[in-house]
Amino acid sequence: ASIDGLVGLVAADMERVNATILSRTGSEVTMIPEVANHLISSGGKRLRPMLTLAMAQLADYTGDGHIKLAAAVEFMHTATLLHDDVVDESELRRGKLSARMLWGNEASVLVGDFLLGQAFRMMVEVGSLRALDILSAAAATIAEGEVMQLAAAKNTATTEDEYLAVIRGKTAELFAAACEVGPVIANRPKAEQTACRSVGMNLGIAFQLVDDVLDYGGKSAKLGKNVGDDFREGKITLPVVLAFRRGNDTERQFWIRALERGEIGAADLDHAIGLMTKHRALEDTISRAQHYGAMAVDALALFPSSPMKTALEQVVAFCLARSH
Ligand code: 2DE
Ligand code: MG
Ligand code: MG
Ligand code: MG
Repeated sequence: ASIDGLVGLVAADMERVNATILSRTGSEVTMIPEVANHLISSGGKRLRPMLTLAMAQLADYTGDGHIKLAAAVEFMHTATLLHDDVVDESELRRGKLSARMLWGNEASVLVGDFLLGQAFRMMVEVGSLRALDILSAAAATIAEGEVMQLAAAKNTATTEDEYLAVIRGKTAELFAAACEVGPVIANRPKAEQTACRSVGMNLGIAFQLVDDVLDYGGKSAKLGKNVGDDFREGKITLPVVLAFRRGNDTERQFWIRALERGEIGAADLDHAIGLMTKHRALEDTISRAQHYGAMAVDALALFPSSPMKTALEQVVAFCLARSH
């Protein structure tokens, strides 16, 4: 499975999106393009803006609005990453030192704010109030998800449902919005808008479930971020929820010491991974991800067969295959 099919189908549009991104990161305040381009040109997959372009194509959209909306989606995503690495105190992003390690937390937050502002200007230029509503609601929902996560942090009593609410907000909502605006600007029937939103929402949930597996089961070199960040921060992700629920008293005491009290020794990450293996917590998280991936594919069923539909199905498979 790969994203190559999608990359090929949106290549011409994506060139225009990249040119837009480059011009809209410009500022006379030189630190802004420096910080923004450090992240934007660091080899991200551009998955979210590609989804906007893909859904616009699937909806037979003939205008220009999808280019600025795709650029706006990538700016929103970049803003969330700049802020996320501050909130998570992460040192690595896409295999490089994070912006906060190079320019500091203040610059990271503020350049994120600049990009968010630029994103909204582009949405206004497109002139679809409905698209503006969808993407601005997504910005608020993403922040809500992060605040929910903050409230659940270090709490080993967090349930699977609470965890799902967090990842719907912090990750899946942007995927959903990125997909929904395509048929919206093409004035397609509501059923198609809902279907595209559902593709994005379910793919986004699957994507974050896989991300949370990789934080324990991945390799730093391949991930471009440090394995074990979530554990060290006391973040309660689904692999933890499952291992905790399935654990005995001694094991639960271990999770409480490490995640709630933050008392983490050198061997503890390996011990945590051992407990997850014992209780099949990573496998079962991947099973959940596959379920959401299947729902994303099902939501595509509304559309007739096309190269784009096939390419999107491959994107779902690609996101799931990242986990092993
Ligand atoms: C990824 O989670 C979630 C990212 C959302 C971050 C949003 C913030 C609010 P992860 P990784 C901080 C800012 C909102 C805006 C600008 C609208 O697991 O593993 O931490 O890649 O991601 O660090
Ligand atoms: Mg993070
Ligand atoms: Mg985070
Ligand atoms: Mg993560």
